Amino acid sequence: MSCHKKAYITTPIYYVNDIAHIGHAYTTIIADTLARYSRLSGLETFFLTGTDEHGQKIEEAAKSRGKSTQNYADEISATFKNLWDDFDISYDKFIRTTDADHIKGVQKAFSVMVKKGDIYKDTYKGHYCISCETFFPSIQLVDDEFCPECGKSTSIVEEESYFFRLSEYQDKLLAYYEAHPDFILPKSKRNEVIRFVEGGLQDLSITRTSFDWGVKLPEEMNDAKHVMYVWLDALMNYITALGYGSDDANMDFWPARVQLIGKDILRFHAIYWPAFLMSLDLPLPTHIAAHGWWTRDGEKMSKSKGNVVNPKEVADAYGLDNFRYFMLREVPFGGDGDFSQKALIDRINSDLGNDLGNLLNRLVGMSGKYFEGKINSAKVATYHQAELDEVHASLEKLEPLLYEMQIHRYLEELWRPLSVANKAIDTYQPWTLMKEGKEEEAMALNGLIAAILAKVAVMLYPVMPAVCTKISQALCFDIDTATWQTLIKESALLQPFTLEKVEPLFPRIEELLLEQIEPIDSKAETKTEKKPQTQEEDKTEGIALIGIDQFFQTSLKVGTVVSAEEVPKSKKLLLLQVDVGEQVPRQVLAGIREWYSAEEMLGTQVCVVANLKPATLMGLKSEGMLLAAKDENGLCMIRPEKPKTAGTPIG
Ligand code: ME8
Repeated sequence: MSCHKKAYITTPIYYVNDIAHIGHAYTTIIADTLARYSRLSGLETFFLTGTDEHGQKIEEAAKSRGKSTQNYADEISATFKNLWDDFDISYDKFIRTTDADHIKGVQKAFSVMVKKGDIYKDTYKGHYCISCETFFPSIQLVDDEFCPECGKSTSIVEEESYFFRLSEYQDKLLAYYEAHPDFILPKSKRNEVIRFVEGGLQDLSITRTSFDWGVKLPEEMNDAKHVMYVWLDALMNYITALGYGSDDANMDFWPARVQLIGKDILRFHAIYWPAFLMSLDLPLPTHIAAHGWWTRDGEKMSKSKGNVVNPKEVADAYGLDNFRYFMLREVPFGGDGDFSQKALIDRINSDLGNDLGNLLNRLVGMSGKYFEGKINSAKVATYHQAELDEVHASLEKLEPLLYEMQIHRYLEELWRPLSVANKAIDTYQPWTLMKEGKEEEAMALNGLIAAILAKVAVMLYPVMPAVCTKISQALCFDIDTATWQTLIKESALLQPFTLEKVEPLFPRIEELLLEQIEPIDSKAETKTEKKPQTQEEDKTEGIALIGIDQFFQTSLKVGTVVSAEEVPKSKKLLLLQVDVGEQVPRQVLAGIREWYSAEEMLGTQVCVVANLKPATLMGLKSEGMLLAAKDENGLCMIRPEKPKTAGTPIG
C-alpha cells in the first residue's frame, strides 16, 4: 500500500453503446465498497466513475437508432448515472469523455507526449474490429477474418496515423512490474501481462481518420482530419477528472490507490496506461485490480449478446444491500461467476438471515426478556475475554484482505465473529444463567453479543451500508471514523444503552422472485428451503421414501414432439411443441441442445411431466418438463420403448 493520505479509487468508464448490466454493477459496487471503507478509515477519498462516449462504435450505435451521436450519448450516460444514484453509489465525480475539461486534458496529454518525442506520424494498415475498437495482427484473427476477442468480422483499414512509441516502454514496464509485485492484482493476472509484454510491444496507433466522433488533436498539430483513438482518450479520464490539463484542482489525489477493471480490459490498463503515464512523467497507480467475468447460463454476458441481467431488477426484487453482499461474497475476486438467483437466495437466507439477522433477533429477545432492553458492557471482559480475543484476531485480518482485493475472504473472515457470538449464546445459555440467578453473567453475555454485532456492522458497512446503519441505530451508535477507531482499532466495547426496536432485516425468501432470468438448470427448489420431511425415518441411502399416492401426484405422460427449433441466444435450450393428447400441443423448453439437435428431436416420443407450474425461460413460456438421465458421459432422453399414443399416462 502507498502511504498517500488521500485515496483515489476508479471504475472503468462505461461505453454508452447500451445500458448497464450486472457486470457493470459488480465493478461499481466493489469500487463503492472500497471507497466507503477508505472514508470510514479516515482517508480523504475521491471516487470516480463515468462514461466513455467517443469512437466509431458509439457513432454507429446512435446511427442505428436514428439519433444524433451527442443526444444518444447524453441519454445512455444518464441511464448509468441514474442507476448509480438509485444504487446510492458514493461517487465523487461522474466524468463523461464529452466533457469540455476532459477534452482539454486529453489534448494537453497529447502535446506533452509529442514534446517528449513519444509520438510520430506514419501509415497504418491492419485488421480492425469496430466492436473492440482495436487493430489485430492477422495471425491473431480467427479464420483470417474474425476478431479473436468478440468474434465479429474485422475489416482492413489503411490510414495515416499517429503512433505512440510503446515499444520504447517495454523494458521500463517489465522493470516496473518486477519492482512492484502488487501493481497488478490478483497476482495470477500479473503473470499474463508480463508474458504479453515479454513477447514484444509494437508502437500503438493512437489516431484515426476514418470517423470523427472523437477528440481532435491539439491545435498546434494543425491536422484536423485526425481524431484520437478512443482508448487514449478514455484512459486519460482518470487524470482529467482530477483536473489534469485544466485546473489541476484534485491532482494531489494522483496516483490512484486502486483502479478497478474487468479482466477484459487488463491489457489497456496494465500496459498502455502505465506507458502513457511514464510518458507524461506521472507516477503509476498503486494497484490495477482486475476482476472476473459474470456469466449467465455459462455464457459471457454482454451488451452485444443481449443476454444481460438487469441489476435494478435484481436489487428491487432482493434488496440492494443483499445483492451487494451476494456479488462480493459469492465469487473470489478475479474468478468468474455464473449469476443464479438460487445462490443469491441461499446467501440471503443463510449468511444474512440465519447468521446475522437472527443474532440481532436473539439479542433483542434476550435483553428484552431479562433486562428491558438495557445493555451494559462493564463485565464483558471479565467473563468473555477469550471470545473477545478471537473476535479481535479476526477483525485485525480484515483491512489487509480488503487492500489485497480478497473481498470474499474479507466477508468470510467477518462472519467468524458472528459464529463466535452465536456459539456463545448456545454455550452459556442466558436462560439457564438467569434461572441460576447469574444475572451479571447474563448481562455480560448480552454485552458481548452487542459488541460483536456493532463491530461487524462497522466492518460490513462498506458492503451493506443501509442494513448496517439499521443495526447501528438499534445499538444506539453511529458508524463513522470515530467508532471505527474505537470499536475496531482500539477494541473498545459499547457504552451502556437501551436497544432500539428493529424490524426484521432479512425476511426469509422462499421462492425465485425473477422467474424470467432464471437459468435452465436452476428450476429445482432452492437449497435452503428444504420441505419438511414427512417420513423422516424412511430413508434409503439418503433418499426419502414416498408413498404411491405421493408418486401419483406427478402427472407423467407420453408426448410426441411435433415441432422443434433452437432458441436464439441460448446454447442450451430447444423450443419444442409436444403433443400430450390435449387440444393444442404444449410448449416445452428443454435444456438439451448440447446433446440433441432440433432435427433429432422432431417426431420422437418423450416422457413429459405434465402438471408442473408453467415457467418462463429467456422470455418464453415452458409448460412441462421432459424426463432425461444425465451422467458424466452426457444426457439421454427417457422414451417409451414402443410407440404409444400421445397423452398415454405413465405410471
Ligand atoms: O470497456 N462481468 O467499457 P464497457 C463482469 N469503455 N464485469 C463486466 C461484465 C461482465 N459480464 N461486462 C462488463 C469499456 N463488465 C471501456 C473502458 S476505461 C478507461 C474504458 C464491466 O462498457 C467490467 O468492469 O465495455 C469491464 O471491464 C467493464 O464493465 C467494461 O465496460
